[in-house]
Amino acid sequence: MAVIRVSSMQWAGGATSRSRWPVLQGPEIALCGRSNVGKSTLINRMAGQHNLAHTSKTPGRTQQLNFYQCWLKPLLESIDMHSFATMQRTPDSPLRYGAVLTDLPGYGYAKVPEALLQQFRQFITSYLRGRDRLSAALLVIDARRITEQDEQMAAFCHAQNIRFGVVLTKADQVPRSRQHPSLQEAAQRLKPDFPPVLFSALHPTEASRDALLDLLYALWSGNPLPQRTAVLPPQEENPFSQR
Ligand SMILES: Nc1nc2c(ncn2[C@@H]2O[C@H](COP(=O)(O)OP(=O)(O)OP(=O)(O)O)[C@@H](O)[C@H]2O)c(=O)[nH]1
Ligand SMILES: [Mg+2]
Repeated sequence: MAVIRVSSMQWAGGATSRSRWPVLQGPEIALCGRSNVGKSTLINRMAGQHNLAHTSKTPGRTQQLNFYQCWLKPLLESIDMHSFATMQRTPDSPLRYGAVLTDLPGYGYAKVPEALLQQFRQFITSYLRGRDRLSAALLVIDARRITEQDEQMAAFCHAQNIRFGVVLTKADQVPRSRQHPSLQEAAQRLKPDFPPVLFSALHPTEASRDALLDLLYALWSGNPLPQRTAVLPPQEENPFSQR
């Protein structure tokens, strides 16, 4: 079981310039990655909705910063939710904790025009440098290939003192024998603050979903990763929809 679950998620605005960044509840995680790695699909999977974020086979689909207000429910009484903003829904219902995910445009892809990429990189770096509620970044990387651009993004986070985690997506495209080596390679090349997590948004397993939620909790809260034995479980039917 993960330490939190996302009880609801809403789109809370899109922006290309700083003046339009919304004021939201709770600490923020920026989803950074090359185009087409599955950032927007990951958002939809977390939300349990198909079309909350726009996804596409065509790289360069997300062209602005998209902010998502999440409301979290702690699943363990012992975990520290101190860093999260709280809101009481009704006198009878439990407290929900606010947190934000920001879906960024992709920072690289061969088929996206260079001028557009330059513009995206400018949005991304000014946001990462200037957003005061930013708690951490989540680097979203295609599990089949870690690129030089991913290393540059990791180096940028290290240089700016931005804590970050790594999720390797499209796990369904990676043979089982390559899964552990991919995780090791990501840890060695990118040196994230927490061990990388392998995830498939198309066929998420219960354990990979829990590992991702625990990583998000650690990135949002600034607390250590909850204790868990790392396993690569067999694939199951959509565990997100079971809750
Ligand atoms: N096989 C597989 N395909 C995936 C997975 N996640 C996303 N995709 C596919 O990858 C493509 C790109 O997904 P998006 O979520 O739009 O990618 P993005 O990173 O948001 O891309 P940009 O908005 O262009 O930066 C879509 O065709 C998705 O269906 C996954 O876990 N496995
Ligand atoms: Mg996208």
